[in-house]
Amino acid sequence: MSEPTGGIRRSQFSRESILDDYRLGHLSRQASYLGRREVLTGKAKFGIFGDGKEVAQLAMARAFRPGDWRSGYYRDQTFMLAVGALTLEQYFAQLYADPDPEREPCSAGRQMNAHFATRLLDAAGEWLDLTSLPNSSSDISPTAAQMPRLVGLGYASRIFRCRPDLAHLTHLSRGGDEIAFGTIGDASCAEGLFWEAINAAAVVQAPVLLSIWDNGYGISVPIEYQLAKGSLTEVLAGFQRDKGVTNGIDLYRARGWDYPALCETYLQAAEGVRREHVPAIVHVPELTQPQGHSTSGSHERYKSKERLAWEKEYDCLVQMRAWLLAQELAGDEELRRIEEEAKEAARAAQRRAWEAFQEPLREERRRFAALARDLAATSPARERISAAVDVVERHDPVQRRQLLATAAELLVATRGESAPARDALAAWYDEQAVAGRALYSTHLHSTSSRSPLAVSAVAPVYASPPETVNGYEVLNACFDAAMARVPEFLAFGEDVGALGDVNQGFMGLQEKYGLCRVTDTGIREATIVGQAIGLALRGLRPLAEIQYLDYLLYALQILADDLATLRYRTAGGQQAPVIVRTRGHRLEGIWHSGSPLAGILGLVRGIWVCVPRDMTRAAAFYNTLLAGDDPGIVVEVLNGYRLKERLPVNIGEIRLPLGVPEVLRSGRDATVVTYGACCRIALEAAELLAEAGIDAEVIDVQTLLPFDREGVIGHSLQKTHRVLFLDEDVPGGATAYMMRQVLEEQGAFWWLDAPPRTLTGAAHRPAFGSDGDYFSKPNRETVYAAVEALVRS
Ligand SMILES: Cc1ncc(C[n+]2csc(CCOP(=O)(O)OP(=O)(O)O)c2C)c(N)n1
Repeated sequence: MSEPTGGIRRSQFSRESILDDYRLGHLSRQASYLGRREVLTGKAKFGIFGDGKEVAQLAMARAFRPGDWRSGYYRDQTFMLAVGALTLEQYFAQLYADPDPEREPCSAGRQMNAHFATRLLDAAGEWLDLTSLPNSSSDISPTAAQMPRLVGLGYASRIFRCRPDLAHLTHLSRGGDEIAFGTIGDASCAEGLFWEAINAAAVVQAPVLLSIWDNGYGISVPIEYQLAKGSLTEVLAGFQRDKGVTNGIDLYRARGWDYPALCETYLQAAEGVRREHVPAIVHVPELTQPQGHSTSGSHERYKSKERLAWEKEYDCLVQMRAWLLAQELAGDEELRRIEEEAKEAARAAQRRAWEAFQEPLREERRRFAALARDLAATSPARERISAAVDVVERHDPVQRRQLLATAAELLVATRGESAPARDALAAWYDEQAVAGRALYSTHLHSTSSRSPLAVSAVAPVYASPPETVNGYEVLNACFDAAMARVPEFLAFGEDVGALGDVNQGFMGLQEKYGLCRVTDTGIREATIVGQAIGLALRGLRPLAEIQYLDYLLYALQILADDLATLRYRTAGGQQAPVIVRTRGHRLEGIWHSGSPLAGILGLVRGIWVCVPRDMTRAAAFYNTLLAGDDPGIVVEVLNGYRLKERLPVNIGEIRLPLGVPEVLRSGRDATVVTYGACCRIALEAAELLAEAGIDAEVIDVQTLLPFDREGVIGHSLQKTHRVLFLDEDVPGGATAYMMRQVLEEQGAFWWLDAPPRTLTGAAHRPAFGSDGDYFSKPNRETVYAAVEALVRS
């Protein structure tokens, strides 16, 4: 691990720029102090700040260039300010949860403070010129969860560099020269995601520069409880790259209060990362946390007196000041003036942010108060109304929820009164409820012209006679056509490269399109998805393969916390249209035949979930998702790869709309609603039922998210009046989800003549072997029995 001993050369930076750093360091520190005060005085709910990390981040910012990327966490305010990715007003606007995206561009009030992001898209969902901007992917709270996407943000530069055919995408990359800066706290390095990600970055040699802000604690827990040997330096040592011999990582170390060493380290490290496209880690020990972890506790409770005294002495700004004086770069008076100016500027920014946040709310309060007073003028409840308005008018700060709650109380108190003033207040209430939903419940999915919901069907066309092939060959043709059609499209995963995936969907495509487009990865599901998120954030179109649906669980946290929330948590400022390909349902044994869809459905709102029954439909969904700008998961049917299908001559064009079920068999007596591998079983059961004189309708929902946007199932129930929801998930799993959709959302309850039923897999995981499968999953006979009982009931 290299630790520079010399200082920055005096000629390297001008005196002015060094003093600018000092000024910004103080500005940021003051912002932390003010931020805490705002929380403690009730103007903000919670605060977490970057005090104590200023100097290291100023040094890191010196190595950052427009077009570079950040994937970090809540301590990075100084860096964000220094690279021009955030203003102080925006910083405070987020603290206040200001929902205006202009004033709070990181998340429009949706994320807690210090969860940074820059806007990558314009209001129409088009990419901004990312190469000219400081780019930050959107932070999330789970510790180390910024790491998987960091791999992809760096890896994208590698892709751009090895793909001259993408050179025309000048708004996305300058030939892969951009590097990805990561940040993480020392304690978060105990997370599995950290190790998986740095190993992946080392293996793929992603140009990533990761800083570890090491203050020796994770909240109250000291480093000895977090890491072997209590030392990051020691445990990271094995990753050290041996230049020209091994891949690995370049490791650096610079103490958090040592401004010249930090500057030199960052310049050197970033230069290497950029030039050689290798990952580097800068371990920054001896950092402090002057205000403790966050506003929810005090560090005096768990830090010793000695440690607290050391933190005062080695505060990075104190040490930088001493260095400035020792170097005679400034005198005491000049520094004092800078500190005072920074204090004033921070206070002024805070006040401006507060006023900008509150003024529209005050205006809303004036409207509410005027309407309520109008009502008081004629209502017998005038005293209660006046008292309630007085309370609202005295309340500081103004909150929408208080206005709405009070209005609701007044409408209840005046129920039965018919006065125009009451109607006006009721109308205002409705209008505000709608406005609130627009502020807080939009942007879960794309609303751009490229939303996959806007993609319409393109039917398959067959030769005459049609060519009949194995299911996997349909997919192979689809992916081949997609590679040829969409230059940004690339695919990777375990066994996807040389082998062409375990079921040959990508067979021959690495040879045809090269290593940069069809690539093997290690066994690391969370960072396979993270890699895809980073690539998609940078404008590429990744297909990330998770070998089996059962192993999606390894990636489910990143899918749920990062990918699914991305568009929502940035209020449409960022997107990552990742396609996750996986295969599941029937095969053999506990971990190769799972269908845990309810778990997935519950966690990935924000991602579309396609469950095609065959490979032609899977191909059509891949084409649909590739034409759109939202992420999606496609679950192929594991035992369908060798079933024969007709190969469409227009395989590259076929598309299936999302959320449109298909009626596979028309019937009068009962409707069986299912998907995936169960479609075949339902159809076989329908044949048996027909023998017994029961005419079953079978519907394939095709996608679970979105679900039956056209009410096809409800329409069927108007005819059959009986319904069975069928799948391989556990009881109360995805069948319960489907039942709610149909009965509650579509209001189909009213059409039923018999209680709705579900038929599912057993509550346990499916047993191995054909008999294990038979008794663990629905089969033709159990479907027959369930429908017969339904019809006879
Ligand atoms: C997965 C997860 N577990 C627990 C937490 C609660 N938590 C928030 S910050 C934190 C400590 C992180 O310490 P460190 O990584 O050293 O960063 P620091 O805050 O010291 O900069 C913990 C435990 C969380 N956010 N995510």
